[in-house]
Order: sequence, then structure tokens, then C-alpha cells
Amino acid sequence: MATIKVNSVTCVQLQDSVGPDELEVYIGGVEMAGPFGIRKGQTVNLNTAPKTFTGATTIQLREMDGNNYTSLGLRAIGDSPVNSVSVNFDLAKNAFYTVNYTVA
Ligand SMILES: [Ca+2]
Repeated sequence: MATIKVNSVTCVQLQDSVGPDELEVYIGGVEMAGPFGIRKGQTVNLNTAPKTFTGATTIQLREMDGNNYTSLGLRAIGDSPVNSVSVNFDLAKNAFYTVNYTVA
């Protein structure tokens, strides 16, 4: 058994063409943060509550537009301990985000 938490999210490129993105962070399919506004070049410290998992889990970023969302990517995360590691989210057409997380 392991725990994962997301430390921060950095916006390198926005998904939306006007205004900030509205971001939600999912871990293992459960919303752990958001929606919050984020602008190009901005890092938002989240320090989410540690979430327990076994074997592997996922991190997903969603960019909200009203009740709809665009997935910015879904990354599989294993249970090997890592401290403050970054992973890229570049699935969507425009957006480029990095997420910093810790597995303990
Ligand atoms: Ca939006």
C-alpha cells in the first residue's frame, strides 16, 4: 500500500484561448482539487490530502468549460516511493501542464 499526493501544478501553455484555465485534479478517479483558475506560467501549490492506493493509480487533469471538460491527460503512477517528481500533461491540443507529486 502507498499514498500519493499532488504537490503543485504548473501551467506552461493554456488550453483556453481566452482567460485562465479552470483546472481540476483527479487521483484514482476521485476529484482531489479544483476547480481553480490558473494562468500561463503560474504554479499553484495544492498539497492535496494523501490518498491511499495499492499497486498503481492515476493522475488526471481536466480543464473545465461549464459542465463539460477536456482531459489534459491521464498518467499511471506506480507505488514505488518518489519525492517531488514532475510529470507532463500534454494530451490536449493546446495545453501543456506539469504536475509535481510524491508517493510514499
Ligand atoms: Ca475553461
